[in-house]
This record gives sequence, C-alpha cells and structure tokens, in this order.
Amino acid sequence: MNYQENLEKSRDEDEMRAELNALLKDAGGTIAVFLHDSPDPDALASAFAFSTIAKSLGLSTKVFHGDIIDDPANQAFAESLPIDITMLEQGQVHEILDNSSLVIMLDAGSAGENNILPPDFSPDIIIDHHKKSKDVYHAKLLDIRPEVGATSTLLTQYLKAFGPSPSPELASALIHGIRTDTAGLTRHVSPLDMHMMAFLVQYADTELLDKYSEDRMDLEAMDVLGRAILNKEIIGPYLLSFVDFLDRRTDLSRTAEIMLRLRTISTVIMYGIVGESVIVSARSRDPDTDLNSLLKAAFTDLGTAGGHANSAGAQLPLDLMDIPDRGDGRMVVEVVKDTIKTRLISQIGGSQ
Ligand SMILES: [Mn+2]
Repeated sequence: MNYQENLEKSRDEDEMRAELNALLKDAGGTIAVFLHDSPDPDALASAFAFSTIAKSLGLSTKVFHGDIIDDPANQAFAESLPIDITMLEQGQVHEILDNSSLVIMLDAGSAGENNILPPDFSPDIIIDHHKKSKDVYHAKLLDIRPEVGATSTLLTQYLKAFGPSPSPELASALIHGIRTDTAGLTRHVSPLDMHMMAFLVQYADTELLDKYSEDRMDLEAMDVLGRAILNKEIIGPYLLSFVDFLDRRTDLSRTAEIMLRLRTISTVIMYGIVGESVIVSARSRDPDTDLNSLLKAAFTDLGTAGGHANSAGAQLPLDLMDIPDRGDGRMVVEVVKDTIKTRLISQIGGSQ
C-alpha cells in the first residue's frame, strides 16, 4: 500500500488490527519504539498505547528518543508513565537496532529527521501524522495520516481495534497527547480526533487530566517571553522575534504559542540560540500558511527544518553559518539575527 493510497483510504479498524497483529504475532524478543527528539506528550502517550497493545499480546517494548526532554512538564509526564523510556546517543543506535525484533517509529517524520534513527534506515512500522518529505518507504506497515491532529488519535484507534479498554492512566495520557498537538482541540483537529476523544473520555481520570492541563511557567520561561515581546518585529500578519541565547528550546515553542494570541497577527516565528544551534519555532493560525514548506525553503541548506503546516521548527548548527569569530558573543548574535531574518523575509515578503 503506498503513501497516497494510505492517505485516501478511510481506515477500517478490523483491518488495522489484522495488519498490526500480523506483524506483532511473529515478533519475539523486544520491540524498539522510536520517537522524535525531545518527545512531546503526543509522542509519549502514543508510545504508552503501543506498549500496552504489545503487552496484551505478551510482547515487551523499549522506547527510545534522541535529545533531552527539556520541558519540565513533559519531563514529569514522561516519568509518570509506566514504560521504559531511554534517551540515546548516536553511537548506541545500531546496537539497539541489531537487538530488536521489530522497530516502530511513532509521531516522527522520516528516519534521521528530528529523530535519532539513521537516515537510511527503514523502520518496520511507522504510525504518524507528519507529512513525509521522502517518497520511498520500505516499512511493512505504514499508517501516515497528516490530516489527523495527533498520533495519539491513531494509537487510540488501534487500541480500540485490539479490544481491551484503556486504563484511566492510558486514556488520560492519550487525551493529553491529543490536546497538546491540537492546542486543546482548537487547531488542526479532525473528526477522527474528536471521535477518539469521545471514546477516551469515558475511561479518563479527571484529576490526572486537571494535573496535565495545569500550565504553569517558571522564571526562565517568563524571561524568554519578556525578551520575545521586547524584540518583536511585525511584518504584515507575521510576528518575528529573536531572543538571543537561551537554555531550553521548549521556551521558544511555548512563547510562540503565547504570542500567537496577539489579535493582529496570524503567524509567529521565534528564534534563538540554544547550545551550538539556532532553533526556530513557528506557529500559525492562518489555514493558507504552510510553515513546513516555508521553513524548509528558508533553511534546509543550513540544517534541518520541517513539521506541520501550522506548527514547524528548524535546527541550524552555528557551524554552518558564516560567523567570522565564534568566540565573540555579540558577533554571533548579529550574524544569526541577520541571517535568519533575511531568509525569513525572502519567504514571507515585505521589506527589511
Ligand atoms: Mn504529534
């Protein structure tokens, strides 16, 4: 079944179960589940759901990701889940792949893009809602539905197909995953997301849900928000803001979400320097804006870029930028500021 057929096909749950079951029933040993770097609640809840399905068939799973989970709330969420989650270094991946009976990739774009899998590796199973930039797949099971708001929605459908009712913890985690990726069911939400939410709600633990939706900020996050407000530049419906150096990339995406509430704009593009890279985080409410294409066009030659139409990001190593003296913090800031802004303006139009 190719990508296009998969997109157009309305999925039948009996068929979904049969397809996944056919692969799982012969898988002895441990199944490796790979998530995107710095996994968010959607990726984590999806891993929890997949592990639960595997467990119901007597199989064990291990969950892996690259890059630290730097959002304190997501970190706490990951720690609360009853699954084995490990962050890997690049050098450890091959051994894991060699020792796994089956490799599944959840909520992650193509292998090697914002995940720790080698770019030439083909997972056995891919379940995801990101648009794929590569055309050729050799996966045995490919369930990619970009029209759906969250991978947690897709995993809920598998869970439903396999039968056992979700535990309160699992139902609540999946709801949290769907809510996060759809900004509380307000953005990129599909009928299937709503349908699966309705199914999950009857099993969820309301206290847990309250805890998950408590959205408090620490001083560091507030400080990045303050700088973003001071440094903002508004160009038509776009708000751009550069926040210099910061420690956690999660503060960029969170700030972009908050700035998007400004009435007069429809798209926010935030950027800052985290460690050895420039991180770009973009959010849009405009259905005609495709941030995935916009960031790819602006930055692909400088690093990795992509995501969804309304939510995307880029990671651009400072090494690839033309900075005469890397030891000079002010020079780094000036070059980054100019490079990123010039490239964004060439995509969005408007004069400098
Ligand atoms: Mn997702």
